Amino acid sequence: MDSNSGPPWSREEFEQRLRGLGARYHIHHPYQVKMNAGELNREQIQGWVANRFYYQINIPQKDAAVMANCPDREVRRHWVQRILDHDGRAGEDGGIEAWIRLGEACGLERDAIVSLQHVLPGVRFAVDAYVNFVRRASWQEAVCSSLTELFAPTIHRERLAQWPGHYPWMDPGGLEYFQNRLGEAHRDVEHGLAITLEEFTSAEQQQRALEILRFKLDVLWSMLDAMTLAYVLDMPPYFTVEDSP
Ligand code: AHQ
Repeated sequence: MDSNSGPPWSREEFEQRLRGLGARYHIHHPYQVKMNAGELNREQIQGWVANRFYYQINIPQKDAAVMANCPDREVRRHWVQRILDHDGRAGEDGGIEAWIRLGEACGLERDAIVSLQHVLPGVRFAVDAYVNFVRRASWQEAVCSSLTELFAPTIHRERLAQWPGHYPWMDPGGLEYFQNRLGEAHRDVEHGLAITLEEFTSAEQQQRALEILRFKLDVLWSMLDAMTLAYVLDMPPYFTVEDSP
């Protein structure tokens, strides 16, 4: 546990402590490790895409909640780009549409994705916990919670590099989302990290920032836990009870 009861860390030390939490990033979750090793089957990939869709469609509302709590125009005019990246600018489909195309590239019907029929309770609870945290948090704490994307470029690069070879049945056009995200995540993290280093200055605030990032890492990890139960261990919700009405 990072203890910091003394004077605040320097910006450099604070950034290193934040980056040190990357050891907990969901790239290390067995589900993600199997995925990038080519060890998941079509249904397990489809389950992941259909469940992560719930996370993706909540990101713009999460980012709108950050902005709703933020009085700083300069921060908002940058932050708004995140909403447009996902919802799409005029004449562009945007990330949510690209995610649906990822699902179709994996053999899912559009309606099976957008209906949210496959979203597991555990995934829904984790995503809702993230959005509700952001709605109630200060805009600074909400910004800090987005910093799991410090670790995201690697996971996107791995998918782009590994999936075509591991999953030849997948239409490679579906990977467009990850290609777009590489540049977007880099820009977003630069902005989010600068704000966090600037706003969390006391030892207590720096401790709080690490706690917030651990919470968000838990959100991502828990989503994959729910998917592991359902799609790897074949223990979906209520698998032990008769189909209740
Ligand atoms: O596609 C992802 C995305 O748009 C975002 C927004 C950001 C946030 O504001 O919390 N986090 C995030 C992430 C995306 N993709 C995840 C993945 O593994 O594909 C990683 C996730 C993140 O690292 O928080």
